[in-house]
Amino acid sequence: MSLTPEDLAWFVALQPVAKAPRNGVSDRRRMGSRSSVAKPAADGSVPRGLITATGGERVTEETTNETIIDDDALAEDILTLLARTPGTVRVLLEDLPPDLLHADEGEGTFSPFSVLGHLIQGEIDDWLPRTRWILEHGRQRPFPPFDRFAHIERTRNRPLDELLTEFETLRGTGLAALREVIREGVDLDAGGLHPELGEVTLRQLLTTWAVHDLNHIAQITRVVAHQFEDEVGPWKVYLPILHHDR
Ligand code: NI
Repeated sequence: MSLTPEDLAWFVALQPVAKAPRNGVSDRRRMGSRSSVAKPAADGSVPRGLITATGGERVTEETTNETIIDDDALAEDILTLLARTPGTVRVLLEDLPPDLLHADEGEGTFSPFSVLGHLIQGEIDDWLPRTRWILEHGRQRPFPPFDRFAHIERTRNRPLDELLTEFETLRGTGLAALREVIREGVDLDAGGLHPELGEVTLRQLLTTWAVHDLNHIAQITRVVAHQFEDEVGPWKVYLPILHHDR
């Protein structure tokens, strides 16, 4: 039996992630091309910034005021976060009444339905293509621009379940490809050129991919919450989700 992209998504989602105990909630990790440390291979030959998928053991280095995450652990964190997003989005959107599914925060803002379309478009045009672009062109050529509204035509009149499945499939395939790139060994400090932001690194791109997911998951919950803004009465003061400046 051959593996379908959905199988791959599950496979990726089920990969064990070794976690070292964190030293407390205030022990936030900070990453950056200058501060990250690569875990050396057995012979100590792996250069700084080169990661492989053989790791997963969390190796951190204490400095005066921050804990630094090593590249293998960062890659595992990113893969873990990216793998769970399609399931999270499915739970949040499936069976949502249409008025909530298509509610937005005003002209030009995303509804939960458009967030899903935007995430799909990102899989097609943004994250993995830009990863490959960095590996192929470095900073020689800027990324092709990403159209933040290309999903509108793509998703028009399409059923929610079909789009949820499409996102799962694309993410599963994309993650399998990303895992392969990582397995072959990749320099997270490899540079790319963003058409608006200028110089970026692969580390920043991949981390942004994961945080972008979280950003839009938060957006889905915020848009839904806002539909009830007038119903909560005085409790609004206790609900920061309703105070977002949009
Ligand atoms: Ni976005």
